[in-house]
Amino acid sequence: MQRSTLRIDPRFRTPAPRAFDLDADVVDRRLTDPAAERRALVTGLLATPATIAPKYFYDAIGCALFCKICNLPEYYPTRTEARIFDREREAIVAAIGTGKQLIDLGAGDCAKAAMWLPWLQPSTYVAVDIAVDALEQALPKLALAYPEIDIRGVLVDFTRGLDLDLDVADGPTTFFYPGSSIGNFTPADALEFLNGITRHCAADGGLLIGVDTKKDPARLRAAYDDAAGVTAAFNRNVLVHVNRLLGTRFRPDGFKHVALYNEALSRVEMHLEAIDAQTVTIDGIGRIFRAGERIHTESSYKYAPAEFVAMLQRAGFANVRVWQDDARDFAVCYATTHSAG
Ligand code: AVI
Repeated sequence: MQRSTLRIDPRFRTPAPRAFDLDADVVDRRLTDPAAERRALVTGLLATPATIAPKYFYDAIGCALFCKICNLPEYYPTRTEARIFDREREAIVAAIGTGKQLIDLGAGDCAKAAMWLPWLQPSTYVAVDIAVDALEQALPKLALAYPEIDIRGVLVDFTRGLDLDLDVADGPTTFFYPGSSIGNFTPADALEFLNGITRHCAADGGLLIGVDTKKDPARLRAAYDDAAGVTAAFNRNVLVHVNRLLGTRFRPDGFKHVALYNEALSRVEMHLEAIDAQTVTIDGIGRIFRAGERIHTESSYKYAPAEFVAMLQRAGFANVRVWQDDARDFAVCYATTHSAG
């Protein structure tokens, strides 16, 4: 078996090259400026209200907890999207066409895209993610199963901007962004991100994207505050991760998981609320978290399908098709940059 190595984009300062036991190429384009990352994290924690960017959820334990969340009875998005994909598979394939390159944004373990490979028969499959571990596991298996597809991985923090100039070849391209991850951007950032995708879409390309819809606030709250406490553990784990990164001594069990639906902003918010006062030394500064004070850890925006279609159009997509489940809990859109659809 051929062994490939991590290729480093020379434009960026990156960690030392690391060998991968892969049959697929992985290139590291993470803009690693640890000092700037640290500063941003510290600034968020010292601000009032304090914030932690949701990307810090996803250390190894956070990724495992997120997989559990996706299978919880209360967390409907993952299975509802999967049902729409199953039910509408042929119509979606007919809309997209076959033989294009497929760019999987936030690929993780590549499981969602793997379902599409036999149908879309892409010439190239590019799995894009910030985390190396899941790609490292998934890509060799895919490369074995689909030797006819050129399979590659790109490590990039695309929440900072979508620059895939070196990874997207000329020619028809399908972007795949499932799971309503678009909801974790503010609407303004989501628009900019979608704009970035249209810039990469050549003629005859498009975006297949899943988005969670507005619904009964009680159901939304339950989806982010499950009875088994998995989402609470996921939320608190961010403090364990921060402790590791900054050398802080947050006591995660001194914080309560709070999930609420902010109707005015159409978003579920997750917070960590200090149960008792807790002083944490952050970068030499003693930050007091008063009892009841919250750290905002995530927003998950919900869209009416028509609102989301309008956003896709503002981003430069001309033709949008929408598929939903019977209860209209979730929407899958395929948007193209050309009007013929
Ligand atoms: C990754 N993202 C789409 C999830 C969401 O629903 O916003 C993250 C999540 N947070 C709590 N549960 C799931």
